[in-house]
Amino acid sequence: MAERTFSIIKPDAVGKGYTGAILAEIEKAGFRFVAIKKQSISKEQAEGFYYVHKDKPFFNGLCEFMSSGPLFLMVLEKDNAIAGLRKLMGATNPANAEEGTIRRKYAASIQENAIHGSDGQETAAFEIGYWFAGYELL
Ligand code: 3AN
Repeated sequence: MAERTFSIIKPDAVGKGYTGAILAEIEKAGFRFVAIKKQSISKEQAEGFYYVHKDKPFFNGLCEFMSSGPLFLMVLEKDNAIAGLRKLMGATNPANAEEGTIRRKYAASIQENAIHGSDGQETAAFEIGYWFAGYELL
């Protein structure tokens, strides 16, 4: 059944000029772009988005990084989109990411790891609602 997931092309990948290549990989993998927008986010917005990680040692650095430059926010759709995007992304740490994955190809480190993808249905619903209004989802 068609499922929606939320994704971000992170500031490191946007800054290095990898946006087009990453979008092409996503489209080639069969995802439909339900919504996409380029935006610079504030540190406070990043903190709200990553609130589940608020007690982690990397929280502050992560929120500073995510607000350091423009990024692309996206809603993607296909059958099993959540698991499918996670597989396409590869492991959080690009050093452990499988050959051919987006993080293996485009990520520099565990923090600056090029792309975000929701890790479950509840998370996807929260994340889509955090960044997009219903009328933006087409
Ligand atoms: P994923 O993005 O693979 O779901 P999470 O949800 O564990 O990974 O972490 C969210 C984000 O926090 C990651 N994408 C990464 O940017 C950052 N992060 C996770 N673990 C670390 C770490 N040990 N050091 C620095 N940043 C981290």
